[in-house]
Amino acid sequence: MVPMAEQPQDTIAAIATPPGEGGIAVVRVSGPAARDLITSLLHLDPSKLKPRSVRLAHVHGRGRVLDEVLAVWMPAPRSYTREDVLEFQCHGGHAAARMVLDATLAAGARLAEPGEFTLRAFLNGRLDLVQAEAVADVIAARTGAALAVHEELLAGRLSRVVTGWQQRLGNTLAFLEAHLDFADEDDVDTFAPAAPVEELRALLGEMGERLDTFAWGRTSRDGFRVALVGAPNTGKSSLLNAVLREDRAIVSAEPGTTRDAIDAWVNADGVPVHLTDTAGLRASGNAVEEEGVSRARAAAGRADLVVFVTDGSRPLHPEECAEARSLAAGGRTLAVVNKVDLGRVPATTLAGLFGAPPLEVSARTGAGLLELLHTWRERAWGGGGPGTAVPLTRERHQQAIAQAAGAVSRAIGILEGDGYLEVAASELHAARRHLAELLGWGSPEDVLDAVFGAFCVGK
Ligand SMILES: Nc1nc2c(ncn2[C@@H]2O[C@H](COP(=O)(O)OP(=O)(O)OP(=O)(O)O)[C@@H](O)[C@H]2O)c(=O)[nH]1
Ligand SMILES: [Mg+2]
Repeated sequence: MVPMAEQPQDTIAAIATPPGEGGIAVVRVSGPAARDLITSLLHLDPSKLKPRSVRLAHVHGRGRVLDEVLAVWMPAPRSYTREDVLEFQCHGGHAAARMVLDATLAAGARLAEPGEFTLRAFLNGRLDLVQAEAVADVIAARTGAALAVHEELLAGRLSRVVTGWQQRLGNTLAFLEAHLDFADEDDVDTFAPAAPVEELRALLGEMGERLDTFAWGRTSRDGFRVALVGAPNTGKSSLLNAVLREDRAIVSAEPGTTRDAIDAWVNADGVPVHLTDTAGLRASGNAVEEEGVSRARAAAGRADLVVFVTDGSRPLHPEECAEARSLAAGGRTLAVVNKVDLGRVPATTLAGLFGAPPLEVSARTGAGLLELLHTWRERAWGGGGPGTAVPLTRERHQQAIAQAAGAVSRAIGILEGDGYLEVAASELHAARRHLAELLGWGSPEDVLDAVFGAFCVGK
């Protein structure tokens, strides 16, 4: 990837839209040679092209017109990368954008690496690392609510919180260090640690609250994992199809229909839910089905929420009671009684085990399904969601703030325990460093590679 030390000076180009047939495709060029392309490819005078306006133009190459395009000229620094940027809105499909891209490459640009436009925006100070990550997450968002969360991060709401912490840590450090200077002149008695300790406690409290948001914030990216498990024939696959409103999994009256785990994404009141339908739990003696059951157990192990599905038209089997008992003991299980359209036998055992009556649904009539989705939302996001405190969405954020909080907490311990001020100060320096790395300032190259390497080409 591009070295951190010097600013990139070459010009990069890529198709920024996904492959396939579509109305338009966008070719994006960034770097010092972008201006020359206005002359060489569009046969226009750059000085006559109004910045950041759309201009109908023809891309020339191979002695002919390659495509009719809308060109947008965005001279530095008012562009995505803060470099000179030229974008072509070409015709979509398999050939037009490729021809235009090839023309830019022939004119001296090179193919961009994944995430390289955003990397340049970062290196040129337009975005910090949290915002750059948010660009990838905005693109990958699966629901409007998840999108709203990532847009807030992109707008810098989390970055501002972190910068505020850094400033306050800096003020406390200045206070301590001024006192250290005093101490050299053996005036040690004047030190009153109450004020900095109070401030550090306040900071620690805020960091702790923000760390709590990771529990729901991470699901805005990775999804909230829900596994449908239960005895054969209880209607797990029917439920998957019903909430998807799509005939996705095979449904049959024959027990043991589902073997492989089937994954799908569902929008549960804004929460992106990664739903897994699994093989019915039973000892069948059939090798393929047994493998399915062990996959079902693995999916249940990974899930944030296990939905234990039963058939409400018949009493529970003894094995189902045993299963329910062990799931109830493990927590993170929701009991759901399906087929309530067929009448129901009282679910007293389930109610007793889970401490609340199970949710009653019918995959056939759709009864109770909205409530089911709503329950998933509550379990995933509770009081969180867009518009509340902007959450931590990535492990990287969580790690950095946890380390900063650890250092602040140690500094408090030292100040309260009459320890060395120098040691407390060095802990606060460490805390500031962790926060700086969160924003990407001074981040090692492998961190940047991991973040930007996960982008698609053209972003
Ligand atoms: N009346 C009624 N029948 C249902 C309902 N849900 C599922 N069924 C029927 O129950 C049978 C089993 O449904 P599936 O969805 O295949 O059950 P499953 O739990 O996935 O079964 P396995 O894959 O074998 O574990 C099918 O005949 C469905 O049509 C429901 O809500 N009401
Ligand atoms: Mg099934």
